[in-house]
Amino acid sequence: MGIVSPGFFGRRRQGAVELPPGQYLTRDFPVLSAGATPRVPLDSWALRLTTLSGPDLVWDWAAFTALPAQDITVDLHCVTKWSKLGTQWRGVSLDNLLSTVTADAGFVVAECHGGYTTNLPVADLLGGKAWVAYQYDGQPLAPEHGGPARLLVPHLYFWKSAKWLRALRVLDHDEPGFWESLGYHNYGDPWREQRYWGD
Ligand SMILES: Nc1nc2c(c(=O)[nH]1)N[C@H]1C(S)=C(S)[C@@H](COP(=O)(O)O)O[C@H]1N2
Ligand SMILES: [Mo]
Repeated sequence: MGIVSPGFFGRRRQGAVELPPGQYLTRDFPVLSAGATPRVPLDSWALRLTTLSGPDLVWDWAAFTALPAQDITVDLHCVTKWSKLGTQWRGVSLDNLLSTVTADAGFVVAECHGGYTTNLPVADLLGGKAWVAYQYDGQPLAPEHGGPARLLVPHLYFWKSAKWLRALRVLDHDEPGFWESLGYHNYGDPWREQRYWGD
């Protein structure tokens, strides 16, 4: 489900692909930002992981990009109803970044330059389902799409994929983020069409 079949882009028929309910296909890459695009120089960039116990882990750009990276091809589903299939990224698996954190730790709040936040269960970040991506289409991730690095959690609506990521805060309780506090669904599964609270 949601996987691009080879040759799909040569076809015009939408019926060849299964989309989550209420979504339409787009080929361009819309930019959706709740504010101005922060410009974060690589020499001051860092990713901080705050756990329930123990000291924070901090990766600067050199340390982060020295971690094992994966090439990922995934479909994106935005709550505003566009879906983009077969997008190509390079990034570090959250399994790697959260290796000291277990799923029973509960929740993570992703914090961004500019103040945006979003909340996710730890279980949704483990098991090969989430990355911190720093390349798109073989190029450094453009600032408007969240560069230097963004969260990529493609099995949830794209608002969960926090751009300009600067910290992951592990919590033992759930804490709604920016859109979740404004009425978007707390979990955001596109296949169950969880767009808003109550869906
Ligand atoms: N920091 C931050 N991350 C964010 C957002 C934002 O406004 N700020 N918008 C979210 C929303 S609603 C979507 S659909 C995607 C859009 O990513 P794109 O602009 O690369 O398409 O980023 C998500 N991550
Ligand atoms: Mo979105």
